[in-house]
Amino acid sequence: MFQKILIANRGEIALRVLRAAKELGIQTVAVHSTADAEAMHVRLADESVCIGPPASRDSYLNIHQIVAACEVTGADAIHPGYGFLSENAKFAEILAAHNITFIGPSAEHIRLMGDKIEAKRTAKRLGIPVVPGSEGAVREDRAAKKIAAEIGYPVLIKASAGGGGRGMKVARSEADLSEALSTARSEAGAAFGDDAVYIEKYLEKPRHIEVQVMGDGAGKAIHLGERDCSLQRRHQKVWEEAHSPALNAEERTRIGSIVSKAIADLGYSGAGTVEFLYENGEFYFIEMNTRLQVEHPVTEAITGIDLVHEQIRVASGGGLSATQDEVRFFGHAIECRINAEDPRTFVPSPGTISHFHTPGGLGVRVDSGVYSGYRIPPYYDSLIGKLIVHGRNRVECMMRLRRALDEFVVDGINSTLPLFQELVGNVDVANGDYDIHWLENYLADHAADHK
Ligand code: MV4
Repeated sequence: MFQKILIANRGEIALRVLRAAKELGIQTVAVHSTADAEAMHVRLADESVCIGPPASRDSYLNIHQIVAACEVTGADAIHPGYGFLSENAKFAEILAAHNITFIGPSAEHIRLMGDKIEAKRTAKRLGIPVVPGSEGAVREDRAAKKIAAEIGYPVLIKASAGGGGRGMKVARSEADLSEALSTARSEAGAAFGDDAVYIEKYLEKPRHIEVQVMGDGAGKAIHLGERDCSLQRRHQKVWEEAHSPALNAEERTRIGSIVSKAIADLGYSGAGTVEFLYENGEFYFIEMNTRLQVEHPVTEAITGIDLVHEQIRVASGGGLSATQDEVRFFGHAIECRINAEDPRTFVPSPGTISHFHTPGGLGVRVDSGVYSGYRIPPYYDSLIGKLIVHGRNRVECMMRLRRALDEFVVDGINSTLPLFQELVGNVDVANGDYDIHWLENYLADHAADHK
């Protein structure tokens, strides 16, 4: 097992990783920018190193500073959290060259899944159902028209280097196709330095359902069920739940088995998330994320498995702590992302939190690095905390969520708490009856109520 882990992240996820390391008896090193000297995880870490000025590129993305902090403190492993360097294959390679363990998958698997065309090709080869579309990159208009005619309109042009919704263009008919293709290609080239694009059937009203997996890097893998992340705005998830209200046990077992077998065959190591669109009872692979995700606590709530413990165990060569048969699902969990933003316009609201009071009680978890008197710096994402609620079933979970939201106090800044007060009382949300467009439609329809 590791003696000392350096946490190459900030905010609630840095604290989350710190807690797991402490529980395993591992020493912790926090690295932070000058803007984060007062952060909770910096105070709680055994050691801390300031790695640069506020801008992420000069601090949390500064590989040389982070490696230097690791060498100075003698840490033997780095946990990257999510975002920042968590899916940077080059970073994983540099750490390997310095004999520092990257707590995550191999550089090769990170790179493979970062290329969306290669990821999809690999998924298909491993028996995962994919969205109908081109086999690989599409270059010529003529080839694009042929594929689109085969799969039928509307189609979606995606950038191979994209992901997370960046660089997509819909073509509703052949008349739109040529322009969609050239726009997508030039935008991808400008944004990512890679203009490869591919074509898929455009699914009009899917849900976003993702499967959590853990591999041991030696041919064993388990799945930990799915999360439904359909409630999102501009590709930012707002509310996530496990299980998906749309799936039955048979569908869950079927997709989970397919995915865990594929991940085992790949020899994948560590935590991963396989993302699907789900429509009319069918799953369609879109991407794989090779990191721990923001919404991992809902999976922890329904399985009782600490995913960060598991990541650390696997990275240190200790293998998985559970077999698939030992994974048991219990109840239902919902996560609300509390952002320092206007609950209607989502305009960021940095500043000092005058009062922060978190709910508690049975089935309530709050992951947050903020406290009363904490000043939210303006340089980073606006997530200030996550409220995760668990119940024996979805109805109990929703009742508990309503109660927990009532107890939650965030004063001095705007937060998205009022949006969740609305959502928990909404009939479609109560029925689990939503797709990936539901929240944006809801916000558009209710904009006038808040003028
Ligand atoms: C799609 C799609 C419809 N059809 N692919 C957006 C993020 C990226 N991960 C994939 N995305 C989509 N791919 C096909 N063939 C619709 C989306 C999409 C979306 C997906 C998941 C969650 C929210 C979304 C919001 C808009 C579009």
